[in-house]
Amino acid sequence: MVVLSKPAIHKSKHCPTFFPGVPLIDLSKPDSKTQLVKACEDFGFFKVINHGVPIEFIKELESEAVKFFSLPMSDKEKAGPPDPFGYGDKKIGPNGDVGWVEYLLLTTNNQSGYQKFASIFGEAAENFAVKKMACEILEMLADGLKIQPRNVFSKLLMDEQSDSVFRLNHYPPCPDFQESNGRNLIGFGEHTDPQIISVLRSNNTSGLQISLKDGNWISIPPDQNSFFINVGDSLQVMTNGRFKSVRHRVVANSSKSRLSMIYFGGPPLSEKIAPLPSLMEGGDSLYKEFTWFEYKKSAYKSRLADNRLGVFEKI
Ligand code: GA4
Repeated sequence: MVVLSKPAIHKSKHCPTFFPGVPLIDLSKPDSKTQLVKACEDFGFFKVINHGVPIEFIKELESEAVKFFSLPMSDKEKAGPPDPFGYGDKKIGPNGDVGWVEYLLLTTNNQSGYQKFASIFGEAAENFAVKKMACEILEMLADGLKIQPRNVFSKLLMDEQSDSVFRLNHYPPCPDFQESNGRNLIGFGEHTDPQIISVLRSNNTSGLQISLKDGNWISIPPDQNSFFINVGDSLQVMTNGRFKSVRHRVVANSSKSRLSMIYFGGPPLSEKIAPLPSLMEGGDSLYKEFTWFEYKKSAYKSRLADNRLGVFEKI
């Protein structure tokens, strides 16, 4: 990797130890819909097991990703820059954010122009099999919230025009950086995800941290066999704030490489993002009405850490 600028160092008083309280939801259990709703209300994130995604498929994808990131920089750069899709190194988004990370961003929508790497990952992005699982979770959430039709959220991901994204992140070890005095090297700066739902799978290296409701940062233990799911800004709006989109970040490791794959399930660009009437319970919408296109346009003008929903909140 070419060093473009000094990596950001985040000072935190406490170097967080692994958080033992990540809600763990077994999707094969009959009460999982209630647990999913509770996890989204209480935390905005959870882990799922018995998810139905074959581990062999994930392993295969992982080894393709390892191969890709091991290519000479000149080859990887042929798949860049990420404007907005393609290979990126350290620079995140268009507004000056940087992190100790290299990545490949792909649209899952085949109609989009960027498909240089379709042969390897394009199909994977579509078939990550995770889309199906994400839709099942969204349908269970609709059931748990007692709203009809049960595909009220999932239909947005299933739509042919769904603006979903698949991301591979590689956080190389940073040997010169000694974690001490609670200092963290930022791999991916703090942010909330704009879409409806995010589904992440990482290798066995830690790094993901979440900001709890009280503002404390906690570390998520890595787990190769489960998926880590978090609520995105759009789902927060559709539930009128009942589900919270969580702030999260990734810190780099001094000795181990971290590899993560994330599916960001988003709506079609023309979709109006607004609280579902059945979830307003006679109250008012907390948000001004906007389309996903308008939200994205404003998001791409923001810095990673900005509160992107702020401009759409009613005062
Ligand atoms: C955060 C979530 C996803 O990784 C992403 C990111 C996107 C990018 O890397 O291009 C953004 C960021 C993310 C939010 C604000 C904008 C857009 C970088 C940035 C500064 C792919 C997404 O959809 O939004």
